[in-house]
Amino acid sequence: MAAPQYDPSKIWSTLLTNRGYFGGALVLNHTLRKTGSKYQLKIMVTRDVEADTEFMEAFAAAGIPTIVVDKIEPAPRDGKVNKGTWEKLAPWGMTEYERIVLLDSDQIIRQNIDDMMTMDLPDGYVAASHACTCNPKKLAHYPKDWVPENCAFSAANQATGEPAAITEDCPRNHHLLNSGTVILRPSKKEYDELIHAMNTHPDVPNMIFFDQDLLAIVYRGKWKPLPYTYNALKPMRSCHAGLWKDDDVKILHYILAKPWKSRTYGDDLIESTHRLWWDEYAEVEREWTTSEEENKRRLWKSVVVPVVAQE
Ligand SMILES: [Mn+2]
Repeated sequence: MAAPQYDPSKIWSTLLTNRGYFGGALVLNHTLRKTGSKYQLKIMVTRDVEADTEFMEAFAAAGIPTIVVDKIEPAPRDGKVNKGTWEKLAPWGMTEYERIVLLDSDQIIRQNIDDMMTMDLPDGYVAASHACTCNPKKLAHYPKDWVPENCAFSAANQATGEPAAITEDCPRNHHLLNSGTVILRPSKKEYDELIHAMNTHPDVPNMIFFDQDLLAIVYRGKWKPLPYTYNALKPMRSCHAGLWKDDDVKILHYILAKPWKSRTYGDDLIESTHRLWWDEYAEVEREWTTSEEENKRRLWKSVVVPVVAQE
């Protein structure tokens, strides 16, 4: 079979820093292919991953190209470094691409999303969905003003799913985005701005969502809100039940508990979404475990099975 022809100027990309999310990345790639995307997923990997020969063989067996990214982390403040997913900023520097859509490997694609590659984006802007700031689990480390009244999705058009416009007098939370899905145009200037802000902005030592918090600051007033359907956070199926429509969801995002951590899950509105992930996983599993290539069957056992719950 001939390799599919992809538009090389635009890519999907996700970051992997260790083997733990590899099952997620395989399922993400599978759902992109299944929904007929004409763009390729390339996985950003850290130097640690690059040094893991067997892991790199697994990417090759999956037919997923990798992009090795150097460590990105803020300059120490008072001798301390706020460690986190800062490598998610790397795509801004990849100016060989016209457009990159950042995805998370704990997402699955439910409908073709190729429109994200051609969607209008003003110069100097990124696009993303709002952060959901309801904090339904009442996690203590989340900011105090993360309550449903201030959540941008409470202000979205509940019938059409149109996101709330970001206005001058909107609650502070409406300026926050979720970086699970980000449309960006690589730019040396914007990359330098991001890195500069990471190294100097006074809020960086206290950021708990790293790249996501930094993007909200650097692109404040310069990001386009996407409907929730492009980054449907699983808890929203409950805390925004009036907005959420299963048939409209394009990208389902498994924030918090990951589906691959357990084959059993609750039957409530939120955890029952894990079934969709396991259905997709079953297809990937069948493909690898029945492959003609002995190497692929071996890599499934040594790289995938250990990081995906077996019961
Ligand atoms: Mn995620």
